[in-house]
Amino acid sequence: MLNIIICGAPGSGKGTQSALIKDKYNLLHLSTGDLLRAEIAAKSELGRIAEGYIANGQLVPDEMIINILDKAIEEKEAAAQYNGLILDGFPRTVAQAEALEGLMQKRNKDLSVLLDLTVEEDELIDRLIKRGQTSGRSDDNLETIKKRLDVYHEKTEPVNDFYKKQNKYVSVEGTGTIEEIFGRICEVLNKY
Ligand code: B4P
Repeated sequence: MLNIIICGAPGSGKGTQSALIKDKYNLLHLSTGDLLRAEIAAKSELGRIAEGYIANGQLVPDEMIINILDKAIEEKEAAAQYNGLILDGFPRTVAQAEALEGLMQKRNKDLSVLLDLTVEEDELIDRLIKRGQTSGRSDDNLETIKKRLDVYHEKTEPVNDFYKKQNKYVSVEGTGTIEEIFGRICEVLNKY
């Protein structure tokens, strides 16, 4: 089984690369951002709560996102056969990383590797502003993007140290064409 985490700053291309990885390696792709946006679109109670955090550039509370992910793994794994999991945008805090250990253990799964897409801050801002012109996302505007980057440095970067200690951290240069970056990722994943 290949169970991977793809992480990086907002706009680093997690969603873009996950779409390619899941097809090539037949992985169940779970993006916590997509799961939250689906709750918002469905106008559920969870979605109503998440909407305020997202529009403000903040992370939704750990307990809420852990429950959403646990439920999604349960439902989607039962629906088809996969060679593993790709977690896109989760864990975003050390508390989420700790909770993930429990979620994996109860399913007898092991994490293979965390891929960290690294991109310069100016390029991240350019990409997200550009996406904002068509995405309609409440968080793709300059003010919110800056808050998201601050939250990333404060709360998400420490997650990298958590996996470095387990020798499961690999950084991947996230600039260049989408195909070039995908090639770098495959070079890493083909070793697992
Ligand atoms: P996410 O949906 O995870 O969004 P993201 O970080 O903005 O995007 P990503 O890195 O996937 O970028 P993409 O491929 O789209 O999170 C949104 C919000 O949800 C968070 O801020 C938070 O509030 C909440 N949330 C999610 N998970 C959570 C968690 N675990 N805990 C708490 N809260 C959580 O790429 C961006 C743009 O760049 C696209 O337009 C793409 O086309 C472009 N691009 C991609 N690769 C490129 C390349 N190589 N060159 C040029 N452009 C490129």
